[in-house]
Amino acid sequence: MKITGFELRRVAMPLVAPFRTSFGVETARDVLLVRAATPDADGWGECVAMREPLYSPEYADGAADVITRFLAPRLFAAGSVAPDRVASVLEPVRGHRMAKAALEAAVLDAWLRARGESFGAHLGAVRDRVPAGVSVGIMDTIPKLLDAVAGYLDQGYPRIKLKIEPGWDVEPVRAVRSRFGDDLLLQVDANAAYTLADAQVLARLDDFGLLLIEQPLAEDDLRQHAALAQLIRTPICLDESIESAKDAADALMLGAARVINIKPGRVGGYLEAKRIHDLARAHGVAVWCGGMLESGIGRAANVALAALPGFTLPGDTSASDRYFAQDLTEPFVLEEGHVRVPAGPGLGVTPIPEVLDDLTTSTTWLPA
Ligand code: OSB
Ligand code: MG
Repeated sequence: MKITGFELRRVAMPLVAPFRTSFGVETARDVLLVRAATPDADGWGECVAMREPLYSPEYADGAADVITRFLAPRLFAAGSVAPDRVASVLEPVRGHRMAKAALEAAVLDAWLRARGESFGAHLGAVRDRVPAGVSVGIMDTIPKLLDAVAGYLDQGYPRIKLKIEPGWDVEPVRAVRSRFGDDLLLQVDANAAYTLADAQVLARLDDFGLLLIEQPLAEDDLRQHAALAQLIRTPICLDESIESAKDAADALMLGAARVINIKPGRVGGYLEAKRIHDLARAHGVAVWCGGMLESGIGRAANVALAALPGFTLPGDTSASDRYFAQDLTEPFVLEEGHVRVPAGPGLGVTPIPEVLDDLTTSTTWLPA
């Protein structure tokens, strides 16, 4: 498929409430959007790199730079590029998976729109809606946390994930479990905030029947996760540690993870994400679709991915209004605890032009 150029858009999206994790507080999403222009259709991709390199080494300005200087020129030089060749064309550039994933998504969206096929159909979706979990940030007090969780449960979210960090772990989990009961699907996410020396604290979470504990230790330490797995009963799920299907295979072989959070941006694209799904499924390992506070563009693709058969746990694929008063696309809404998989060509959603223009802070055109 011939690409005539990429448009990079920076979009400032205020969050409905600050989102605090063990690595920082987010009050607005600084989104980098990529539009792939082709003679037949435009395609959109959302880069999930955040404003600062705190979740991972990538950050939005860096992603825009590497796309402009190194990635887009390689795709232009390759001539006509089908979506399943994007990753191999970009492979010589080390790392920068979130930047690569955004380009691949944009090219894939354009290609699918031109063919009239949906993301879900292309990836192998087997459901037309997916259960939506919600990720609840660290709060100042336990009463505020209980109010927030109660609000999400009232809306119908079937699964709650609590962000934890040293000093905000056993007590908030105990409070949520005792207030909302044993049937609540509950899990926690530490974003790499602990060390193996904290194993005794983490073992205290065993009492609360958690579905999983996500990324307790450093991203580059599969062996210590394997060691921790011998010391706690809660299943360990990896997020930051898994940047490829190879990492996923290593983690499973080592016993470092019993569950995998799949984020397409983190692993370099939707096609690598599907490979991780296929690998985990072949091993009987559960996966779920993570989130990076995406706009409707990234969310559409994530929801399509989450409709694959191996995604057996609810994902961080909440409705638009959990994040934004105004989404870039028509909003994703919660229906009986689920969000609908878009069925139209490509992502099935597009940015609403007036909203996009309102929220855009800069636009750059990269001609082929
Ligand atoms: O670790 O899963 C994470 C958001 C930003 C960066 C990392 C993470 C998260 C979330 C929110 O937990 C998931 C979402 O609802 O998009
Ligand atoms: Mg996580």
